[in-house]
Amino acid sequence: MARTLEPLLEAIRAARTVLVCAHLNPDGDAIGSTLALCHALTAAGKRVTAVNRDPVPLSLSGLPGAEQIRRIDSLGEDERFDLLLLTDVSDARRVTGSEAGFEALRARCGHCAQIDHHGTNPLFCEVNAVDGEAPAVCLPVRELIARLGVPLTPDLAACLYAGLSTDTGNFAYGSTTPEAFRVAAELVEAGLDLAKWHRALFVETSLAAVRLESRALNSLTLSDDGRAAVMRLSRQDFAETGGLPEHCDNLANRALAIRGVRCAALCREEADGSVKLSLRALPPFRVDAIAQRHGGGGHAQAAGATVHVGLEEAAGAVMGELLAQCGVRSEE
Ligand SMILES: [Mn+2]
Repeated sequence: MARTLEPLLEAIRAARTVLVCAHLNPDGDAIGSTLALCHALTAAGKRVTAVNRDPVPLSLSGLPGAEQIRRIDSLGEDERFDLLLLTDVSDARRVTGSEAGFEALRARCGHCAQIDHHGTNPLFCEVNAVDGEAPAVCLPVRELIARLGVPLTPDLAACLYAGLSTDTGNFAYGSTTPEAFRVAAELVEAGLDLAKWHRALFVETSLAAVRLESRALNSLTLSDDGRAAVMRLSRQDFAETGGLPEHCDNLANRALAIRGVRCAALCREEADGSVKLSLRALPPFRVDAIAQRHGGGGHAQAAGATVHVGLEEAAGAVMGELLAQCGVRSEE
């Protein structure tokens, strides 16, 4: 999908007021691109309002302008805009969780445009600037800003860096393009405070999250052949540390980081006593079939499911399933 920005530039030039919105449960690329568009469109003389269904995550709340992003449900009944500009929204349901939520937002606006980087985007707006090859929407957004004639500032650089760095796994995923590095260089030239934003986005965490992680690491068991690893978190672990399910996003990867480990699982007890399995594998090993067997799903190397047995039973069973996928015996 080639990047065509001219129709979007025309839509922006024709608008006086713009409503910018990214996807629900916003991530670094959603918030970073929203704020970069706000700064740039304001510099280009537009009146800009930014909304999201959900609040800005704590790790992104220090980005310049983040406090100005409103909740969608705070919009007054008679607030109207010339242009709805969606960013990083892969399909219409990702705006509020329903097609109707998107239609309600669209009904407030004279025209509807989007800028996105999901190859599966069904091009659901009047104007669709979708580049399925870009590893972060902040890359086409950076080009749009250049074509608007708005110079980069340290604030703009911070917002673009937030999207670019998080969607590329801090420039580590295979999808990271030469353009990603070229734009990163431009951001540094523009005065980006790299150490500050790197810490905010990738390092800083809460005491509760660290305490919960230590419980997970303490619970780690390795198979005899060292190829499979399982960690367990009980309801008690959450209660005693103050940790939250959202603190568990990366924990299974901690087990997968151990040399020799090919498959890993985090088994975490939920409030209702069921057990959520987070499964990870290194290619060519896969965990999607295990998740599917338990009514879950996901990708080949990252999948999940919920099982309705006790925590210890779930951990024992998943160890057996991981070994069947990647253990010494699976090769006999
Ligand atoms: Mn994105």
